Amino acid sequence: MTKTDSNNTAIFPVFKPRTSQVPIRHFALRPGFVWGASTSAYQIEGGIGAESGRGRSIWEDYFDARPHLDNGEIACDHYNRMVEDVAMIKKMGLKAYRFSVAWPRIMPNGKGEINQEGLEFYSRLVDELLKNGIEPYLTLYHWDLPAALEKEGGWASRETCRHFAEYTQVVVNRLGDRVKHWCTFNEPEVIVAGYIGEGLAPGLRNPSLRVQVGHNLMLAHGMAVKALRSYSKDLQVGIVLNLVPAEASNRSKAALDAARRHWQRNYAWYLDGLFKGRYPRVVSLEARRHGVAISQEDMELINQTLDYLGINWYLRQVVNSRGKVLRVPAAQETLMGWEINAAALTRMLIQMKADYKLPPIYITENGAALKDEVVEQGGQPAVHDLERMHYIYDHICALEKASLAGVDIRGYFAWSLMDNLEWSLGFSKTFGIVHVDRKTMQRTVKDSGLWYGLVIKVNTVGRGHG
Ligand code: IFM
Repeated sequence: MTKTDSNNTAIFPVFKPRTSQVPIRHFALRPGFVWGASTSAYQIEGGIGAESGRGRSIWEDYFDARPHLDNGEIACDHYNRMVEDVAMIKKMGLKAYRFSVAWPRIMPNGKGEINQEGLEFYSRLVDELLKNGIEPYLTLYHWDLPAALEKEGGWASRETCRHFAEYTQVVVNRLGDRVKHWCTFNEPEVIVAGYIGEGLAPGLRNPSLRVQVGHNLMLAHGMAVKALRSYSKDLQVGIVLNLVPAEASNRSKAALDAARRHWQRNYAWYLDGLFKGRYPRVVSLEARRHGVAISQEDMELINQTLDYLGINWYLRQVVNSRGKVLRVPAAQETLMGWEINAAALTRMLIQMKADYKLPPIYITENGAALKDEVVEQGGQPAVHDLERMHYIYDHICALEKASLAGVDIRGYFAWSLMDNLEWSLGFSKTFGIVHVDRKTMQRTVKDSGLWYGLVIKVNTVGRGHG
């Protein structure tokens, strides 16, 4: 099944903003600040059947082995509803849309043969966005490795880096005339997690692969940056990291050291490689222990100039003196069990400004999985997700504070445009600012989406109230 029957037009319930609850105001952010929302291919597209010409990804293998889980066969049926979805994005008032290209849709085997229908799909998406005045932000890899390449070693093999560079070349040759903003990888740390623990494709559990896989991702990033630059020097090229700062549970030296080690091992790893051209000692030692060869040329490839850094922000972690991640008592949490703490975002950004010479920053994902209730309003569905509105508002305030402290932040993308497949956790973890009815695929813009549209309006005309 590739298409469900329903009215494809999104529902925009009547929304009466109560600014006493969540303000709609002008934020002191940079002129030209970009306001958008994000998605990723496997989480929304569907259209994975043979008729689309798309090859298998590691996620089909992952879900075939776990038939009790939700999977991406239909997802949000975006593959068949792309035009209506873009019309919805436009009507919501978003100015930018971040999406990913599915590598197996472009190259079914990950290399060689090209599926023109796949390229056409993204070309039409880009045209549709531009026609509607929405800036495309394209991610080349959001976790859907072609299954054929996993059989040859996946990200544990350097060969995959070369194939990724070829794939990048194919995509940029087709879309580089219209897409300005390019991102190589979404969240390398999470891609690595798929090789060392359960919960993500390819579903390996081999901790000794940790540094090899992460290093290969960095190399593939470097090769892709070269491919993009060789197409045009005018493209804006970056990478997206998920960053989870580790804060010490107390001010003791042991706790502070443990928190620093946790951050270096998991996150500063990528930041140091990209922006300092070396890995933290804790990572270099791990590489040596597992016989991972890292040359000076590798580090030069990784340490190329970037036009921006994308940061996906969801949570911080609190670490005790033994390096154990603690649950914060009485903390407000999302359905993911992630602590809600916008102030920690401001702290992290200010600290990063002190630690690195960074390019401009975009918050490329931020949002909350919360329990939504669909109610009837005037004969139509509506979702009054006040808590999500608060969440987004608080995080934009956190960015405003960091921006006023001198951090160069250029944009904010809500995660996610619409409720979608939260990977192995299925469809129950709803992050969207648009609700998707799982039976009919009907889209209904939640109050948070309607509110966000008003915030964008106020901030793009430059006059505020609230
Ligand atoms: O859904 C994911 C997305 O694919 C990557 N960033 C985090 C989101 C929420 O878990």
